[in-house]
Amino acid sequence: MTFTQNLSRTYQTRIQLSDRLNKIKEAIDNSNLNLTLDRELSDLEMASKNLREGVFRLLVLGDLKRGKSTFLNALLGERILPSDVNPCTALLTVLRYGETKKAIVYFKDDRPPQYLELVQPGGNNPSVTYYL
Ligand SMILES: Nc1nc2c(ncn2[C@@H]2O[C@H](COP(=O)(O)OP(=O)(O)O)[C@@H](O)[C@H]2O)c(=O)[nH]1
Ligand SMILES: [Mg+2]
Repeated sequence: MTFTQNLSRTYQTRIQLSDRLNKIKEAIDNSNLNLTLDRELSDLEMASKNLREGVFRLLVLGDLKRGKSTFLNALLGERILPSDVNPCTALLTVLRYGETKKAIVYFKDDRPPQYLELVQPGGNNPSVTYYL
């Protein structure tokens, strides 16, 4: 089986599982048994939605200069994050797929989010390095 066929099968299985979780939730919802399972019901809903959308989170954390950025760049197959012998990334950074390549900086204060273009290949985008 090819890699793409595997992906397609995984996708179909995820959708089936998501449908089944929805059915379980509906069955409990419609039972009128007053089971006080609100928390479990919302967990079921969330799990079903995440399975349908293919959402999963991979958390990478560690001390400075342990190779986190290098590891993530290798995983992505592209030098998106700056990496250096000196500490250069020290903020919580979320990487996710997007139609166009960009970086969004969110501030703690009332300033609106700032959009940065990722123009230079090689992970050396000065504006991104400045913020990270
Ligand atoms: N020898 C070696 N150096 C690495 C490895 N991974 C990262 N580095 C180097 O360690 C330094 C810090 O890496 P970086 O990814 O910026 O670390 P971060 O602070 O955890 O994000 C850089 O100079 C990298 O080139 C590795 O597997 N082996
Ligand atoms: Mg880093």
